[in-house]
Amino acid sequence: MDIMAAIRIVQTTPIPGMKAGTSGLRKKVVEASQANYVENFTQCVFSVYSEKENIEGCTMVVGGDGRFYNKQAIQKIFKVAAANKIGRIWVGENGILSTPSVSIIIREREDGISKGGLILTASHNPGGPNGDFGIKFNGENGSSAVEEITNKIYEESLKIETYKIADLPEIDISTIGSQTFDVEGHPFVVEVISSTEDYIRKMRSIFDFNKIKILLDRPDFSMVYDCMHGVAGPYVRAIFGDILGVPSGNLMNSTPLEDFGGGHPDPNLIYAHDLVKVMGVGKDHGIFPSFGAANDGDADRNMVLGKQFFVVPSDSVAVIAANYSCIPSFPQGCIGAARSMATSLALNAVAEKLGFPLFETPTGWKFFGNLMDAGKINLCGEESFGTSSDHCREKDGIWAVLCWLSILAHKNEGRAELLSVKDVLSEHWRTYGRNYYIRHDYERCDSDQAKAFMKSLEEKFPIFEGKADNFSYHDPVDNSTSSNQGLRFIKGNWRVVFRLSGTDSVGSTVRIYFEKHETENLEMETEAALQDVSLLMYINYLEEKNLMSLLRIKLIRNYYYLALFCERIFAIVFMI
Ligand code: VG1
Ligand code: CO
Repeated sequence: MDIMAAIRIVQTTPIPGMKAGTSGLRKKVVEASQANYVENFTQCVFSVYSEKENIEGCTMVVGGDGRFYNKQAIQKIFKVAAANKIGRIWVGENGILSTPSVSIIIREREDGISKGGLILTASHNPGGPNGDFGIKFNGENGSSAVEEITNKIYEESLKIETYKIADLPEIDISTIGSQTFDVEGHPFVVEVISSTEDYIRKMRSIFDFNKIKILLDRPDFSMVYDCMHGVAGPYVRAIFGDILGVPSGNLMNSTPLEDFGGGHPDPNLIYAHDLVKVMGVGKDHGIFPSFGAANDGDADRNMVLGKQFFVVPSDSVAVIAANYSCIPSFPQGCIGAARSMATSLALNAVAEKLGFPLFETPTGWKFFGNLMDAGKINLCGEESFGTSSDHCREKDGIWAVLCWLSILAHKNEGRAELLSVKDVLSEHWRTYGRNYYIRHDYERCDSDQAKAFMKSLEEKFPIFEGKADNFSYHDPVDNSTSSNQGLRFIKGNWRVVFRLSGTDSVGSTVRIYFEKHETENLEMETEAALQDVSLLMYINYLEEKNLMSLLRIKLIRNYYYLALFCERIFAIVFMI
């Protein structure tokens, strides 16, 4: 007989700050683990969603990147879901589901019967008891909820007085199978599903694994994958280990850990140091693998490396666009693409030459969903190591790596000498020009100071001798407008963008993106190529007092090449 559970109405009070950022709600574990936090938020999600859809008896997906506090949060979500008459929850084994796999499950499992899902991740932010926790709601199309919904959830969170909870026991989610409960006459099913099955099926339908295997089996080709102790591990072991035959020793850090092994699960040159070392980036000689890849905590980001070579993410999406027809499920190539405003214009060059439409959106994947649903694009990317197609409504780290391998496999078919990742980029730059690109992050700044800095920059627009504006996006599908999305300074062949991060759990991060398009000097060092652009901006526009104190004390890191470069800039600024 099914276990019976009663519903209780629990008195609560609003908890401030439940406003979704660029991608969901992210908070320190200490804050998110306070009494009523997860229950309040989950109740607000269901209350808002049920105004739009009848969710009684429906199926929802729950899973996350395996970080600390996910297990406790999942049990709380079950209780609130059952009391709100959700009929069934699909939860990944041990709560493990990557962000793109949740999107695929929502869209496709049992013909897309699910009404949405909750993803428990703070993505690339560190985990553990002192790290971050995150929770994000995705709707029926598998995409992160748009601002209209997240704003309503926030409003609801400011006035919530009660939530509903079912008195369920602790539910075992370590074994695949279903458990049914009788919640005051309503059946409530928790079905533990394979974390990887739906995702692997989807990847098989998109890529030609046999062709990739021919590349991987070449004696002159080898690859290394760094899962950074995030959720990618089980997917990577199944696809790259079991199916494609990559030796297990080459699949690094592939066990998901609650604190990501103490690391920062962000696949970039700073944090994916194990992989960067193995690949010989920055080294003059030695023997290194031909291909390296890494994903972030929730496996939606990707970093691609060649032997001693780093692929800038903005270039990566441009290369994929230019070679899209190498991938079996896109025989028509790119029908339309989108990039976030801060992402370099490398993708524009491809769109112009190949003649497909290009959309420029604010930062954050949720802005791509409408364009994909309307069939306007089948590829999109962000400079922050995010790339994906319309196969789901999230960025997809493993998909991007498989794209790269498909392109290399195609280009190397029948070739005696291996065409390397670097060769692919050099060829691309010769055809489309090169967008030198770098991003500086100033983390943990005081929020008021950071806002004042942005305001002071905006006041400089009239004296800037190029074109400057505050980016505003009009969504051509739902006609909504999102304004104040970043400051752009464009002059000739260069562009500098400033924006405040929307993924901080405390304080503010100022991001500065520098870019310069070159058609002739294609093989320069990035810092050297961008030096004049960066210096110009720093010297002419950033000398405000509040900014300087912000920059001097807080620097920090740029996730590409930076420390050295910044020191040089600071030396100059101090001299002035
Ligand atoms: C950052 C990136 C943005 C990305 C977002 C979520 O946002 O810049 O491009 O979509 O993280 O990625 P922000 O607002 O901090 O710049 V993930 O992998 O953290 O979900
Ligand atoms: Co992520």
